Amino acid sequence: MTVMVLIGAQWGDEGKGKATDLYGERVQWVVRYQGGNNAGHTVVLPDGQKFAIRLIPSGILTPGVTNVIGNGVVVNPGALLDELGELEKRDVDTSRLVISADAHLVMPYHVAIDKVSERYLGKAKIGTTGRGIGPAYQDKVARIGVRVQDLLDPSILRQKVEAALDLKNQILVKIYNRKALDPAKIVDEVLEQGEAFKHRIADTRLLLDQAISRGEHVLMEGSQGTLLDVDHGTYPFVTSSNPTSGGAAVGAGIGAPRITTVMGILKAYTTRVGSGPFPTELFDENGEYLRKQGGEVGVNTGRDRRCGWFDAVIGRYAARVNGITDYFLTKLDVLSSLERVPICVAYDVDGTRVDEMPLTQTGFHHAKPIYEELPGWFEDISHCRSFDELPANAQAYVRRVEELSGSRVSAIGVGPGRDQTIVIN
Ligand code: 2SA
Ligand code: GDP
Ligand code: MG
Repeated sequence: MTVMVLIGAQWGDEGKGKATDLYGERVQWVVRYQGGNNAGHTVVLPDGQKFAIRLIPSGILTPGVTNVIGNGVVVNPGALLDELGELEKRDVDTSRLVISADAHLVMPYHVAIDKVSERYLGKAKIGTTGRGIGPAYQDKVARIGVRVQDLLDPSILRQKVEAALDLKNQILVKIYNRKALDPAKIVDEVLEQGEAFKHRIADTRLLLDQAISRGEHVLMEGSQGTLLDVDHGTYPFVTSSNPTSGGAAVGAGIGAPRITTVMGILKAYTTRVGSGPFPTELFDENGEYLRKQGGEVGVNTGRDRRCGWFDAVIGRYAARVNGITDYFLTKLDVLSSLERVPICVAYDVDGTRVDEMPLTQTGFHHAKPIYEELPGWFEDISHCRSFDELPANAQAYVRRVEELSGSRVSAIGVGPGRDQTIVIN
């Protein structure tokens, strides 16, 4: 039995979809434990078909896997049906998807408030995906959220939506100068959507407990990344959930000691989408090179991703807060044809060398990267399938990343395809 948590070690988009697809071949269960349809996970199947998965676990593309949307996820019912429809149109079997009765729903007012509050924040905006994720989690914590199970009890659903909108309509009208939303209309719409998926609602904690007890293999698929975690990330420029490995136990309802492996997905350089500090960000032709070579565009919103060199301070931090047992170093191929490849080993914060994440938000904003430069390589490595086939300079780069980032690299991505992977035993 293995329970692997797969997490993003940086600011998301490290290649978690590809990794889930790869490891998904060895498991019976794939679980999403946080986030919602703000995620965008790309999977390229061996026949070349490309999928952009948002809310549904990436394991849906692996025949025989049961996919779980856990209690820690926020579910937009319309987005769920759209995604199921898109998959079914492409002949993907969606019958093996179950949804926790305790997951919260993203309601139309969450989406409205997310968009309007970002506009209101102006320059101070978070750069959210506008999918209503933050407002849905706010309601969860404020204990005025609506849960998936409420779809099975229309009178409770009605009461909850009316209570929530009592306050929210005042905010929308008086503060944001928007139209009030009609609770009855929202309830009817959500109930109709719920009809299409209520057969999937289940006690997913129990299902997972039974599966683990039978010795089955489970993969927990994190979304976003460590530095977008509401507790461990670059607050306030974070998402509103816990992508880190601890969030997997809470967001799926399994005991933390049952987790056997924490696989950190680490991109060979760094990207970020949305606002917030990013010490190694590049504003020159190197940043443009990484964006172009890496195809760094938001899967969900189409926004250009900000790009920068690899940051080992972040790697070490991710190893610590997640308990990473192995790293999957992705997109090494993107670095081919650079004369020299810098790695950030520490920061200069207002004249002082800092080797670990600065204590304060201001410290991180002031952090200037201290680089070590490694010689690059010019060979196309996308066909390499063993570590020995990599050019010596690429091998040295991987070994240095490993030394500086606090955990072993057990897989390397050399292209978007499932087979474009080097496994190191
Ligand atoms: P939100 O919408 O409340 O979660 O936004 C808060 C911050 O979290 C960031 N965030 C992401 N960062 C990287 N990738 C994400 N998924 C999509 C992708 C993003 C896209 O795979 O490309 O399409 O733009 C994701 N989801 C949330 C977000 O940018 C904010 O900084
Ligand atoms: P996720 O959110 O972590 O699942 O990552 P995204 O799908 O948002 O972004 C990762 C992008 O990199 C996708 O376009 C993947 O197809 C692609 N990708 C993943 N691994 C590799 C790799 O090793 N090399 C290259 N060139 N592309 C990769
Ligand atoms: Mg993504």
